[in-house]
Amino acid sequence: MINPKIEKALNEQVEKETYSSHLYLAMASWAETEGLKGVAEWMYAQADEERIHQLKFIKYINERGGKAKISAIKTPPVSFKSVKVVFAEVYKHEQYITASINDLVALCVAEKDYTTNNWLQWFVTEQIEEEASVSDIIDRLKIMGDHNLYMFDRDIMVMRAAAAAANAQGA
Ligand code: OFO
Repeated sequence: MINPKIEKALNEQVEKETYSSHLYLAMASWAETEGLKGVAEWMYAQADEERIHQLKFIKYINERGGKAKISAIKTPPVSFKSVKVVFAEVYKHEQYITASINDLVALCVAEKDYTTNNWLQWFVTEQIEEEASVSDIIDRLKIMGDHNLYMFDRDIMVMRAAAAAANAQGA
C-alpha cells in the first residue's frame, strides 16, 4: 500500500503533467493560427508526450493501491508575444517540472519509499532530455534571429520528424 504522503505528492504531479499538456496544446494552437506549422507540430507532439506522463503517474498510483485524482486544470494562456517568448516559457516550465520531480525523489528517500524512488528515475532521465531539447531550440532561435522565422519553422519540423522516426525505431 502506498504511503499517503507519497500518494498526495504523486497526485499533485498528475495535475502538473496535465497542465504541461494543456500549456503545450495552447501553444500548438497559437502557433497553428500564426502559420507556424513546424512549431505547431512540435507543440502538439509535446502535448501528447505530457499526456503519456500524466497517464504513467495515474496508473502507477492505482497500481500501488492508491487512488489517482483527476482534477480541474487552470486555463493556459491563449496567445503569446513571440516564438522566442513561447520557448522561453517552455524552458522555464520544464525547469519547474524538473524541480518538482526532484522534490518527489527527495520525499521518497525521506519516507523510505525506494520502490517509487526507483520508478521515478525514468522521469529524472526524461527531464534531462526535455530541458536539453528546448535549450537546443532556444540556441537555434538565437542564431537564426526573428527575421528567419520561416527557416526556423522548417528546421523544427525536420527535427520533430527525425525524433519521431527515432522513437518509432526504438519502439
Ligand atoms: Fe512531463 O515533462 Fe515536460 O512537463
